[in-house]
Amino acid sequence: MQTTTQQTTQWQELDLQHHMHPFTDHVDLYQVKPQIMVRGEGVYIYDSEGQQLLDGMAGLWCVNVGYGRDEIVDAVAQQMRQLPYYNNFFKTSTPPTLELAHELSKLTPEGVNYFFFANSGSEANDTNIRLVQTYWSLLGKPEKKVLISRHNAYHGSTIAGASLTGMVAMHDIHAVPIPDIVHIANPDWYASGGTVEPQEFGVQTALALEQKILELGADNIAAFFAEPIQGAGGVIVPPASYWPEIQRICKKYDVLLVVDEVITGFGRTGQWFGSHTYSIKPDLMTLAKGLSSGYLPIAASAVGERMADVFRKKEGRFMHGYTYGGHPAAACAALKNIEIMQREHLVTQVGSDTGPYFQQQLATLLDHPWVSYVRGEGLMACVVLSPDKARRAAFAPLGFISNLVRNQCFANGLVTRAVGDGLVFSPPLTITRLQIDELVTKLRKSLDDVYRTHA
Ligand code: PXG
Repeated sequence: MQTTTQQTTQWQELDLQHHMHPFTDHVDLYQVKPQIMVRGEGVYIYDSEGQQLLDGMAGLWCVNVGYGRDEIVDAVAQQMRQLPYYNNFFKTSTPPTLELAHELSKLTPEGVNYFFFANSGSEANDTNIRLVQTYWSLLGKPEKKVLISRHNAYHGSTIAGASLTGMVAMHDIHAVPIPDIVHIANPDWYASGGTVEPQEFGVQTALALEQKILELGADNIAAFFAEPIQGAGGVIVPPASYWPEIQRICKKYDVLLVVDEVITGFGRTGQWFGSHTYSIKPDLMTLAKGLSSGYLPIAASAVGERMADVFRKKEGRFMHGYTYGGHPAAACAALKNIEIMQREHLVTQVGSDTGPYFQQQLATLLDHPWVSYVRGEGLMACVVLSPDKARRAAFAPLGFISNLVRNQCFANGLVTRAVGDGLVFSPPLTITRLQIDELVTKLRKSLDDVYRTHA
């Protein structure tokens, strides 16, 4: 696609006049001007000025099979010619939706075989709240309604999703958080100061769940919502001791475990799901992003047997649904996406080769005076910066330097995202060792560029 600087200026003008952006300070945006992305191929995207950028974020943690997959486009086009839309509301279904549910049942952890479709992770989490509360009502325990989530969790941006989300900046309006949602500590060992050994810290943090359950009464607690690894919160990798303890607690107090796999799903951690990585047995899972690699919007609530049994056997209509839930064209995109991941053995590649290599190469940055900590799993990672590594001090204001480095990365042809004092990465699963080297080289150069002017 040939574009000109004149076109870029026109698009930026249209943006200013007509387009409101998510999670954006618009005053700031129009000082720097939006960058207009026009094309993607493999792990690279191209802007309207012809700049090539290595997409270290796979869009927004989602383009797992990379850009430019014509076979997904063809599968979608074929379905759209045959039947562009039909719904699943009133005793109808479409073949792609059913085939997708079947394929997913083969990939999700044992006992998770029943799927309710939505169009985004936020919607799927709204659905999950309804599924959880309906489940307890059907069992005659409607008082089990409190949902426990964690600080810095991200579960979406709808009113309910933002309420589950543990980022206080998103609880800025009266409607959020909705009632009966509480937040507990997360297993961020680095932020805790690191005074306690990681495995002990993992157990201690998990016990915050037990304390909250005891405080509010197990009879009132419906579910615990958590990402296997917190993504948007800064790729918070839990110590190995954390998830076994969480599962013990959920079991003991009969609290449903909802595992939000929107980022960790579909190979990101080097296994199909984060639940496999941490041996989690979910009652319910949230799937989105990598489900279709972002080619079309689709999401799902993956329902475990325990809950599915109740919904299958108890009479009563499930009063919930989205016009486009299980959209046949989006289901085709997801099916083709999964087929590609399987054919190219992408999950194994991430688990045994590129994932460990990525973590290893990022860790070489620890010799940089600002790089204080590198954490991650598979192809998701966070590089944490500090002006005083021994004290793990934060920059003032928080995120000031990481945002400059982020901007410098873009200038040097690398997409990343600043989270607090960290830079997060989640490249397409197709990234090669050579492209990982390119990513790390560009990151080091960007760190050096900013260090020279701001140290
Ligand atoms: N759960 C998790 C774990 C997520 O990461 C959602 C739910 C919501 O999905 P939708 O499709 O409604 O956006 C997400 C989304 C970021 C960023 O800046 C992360 C997400 C979305 C937008 C930005 O890291 N994650």
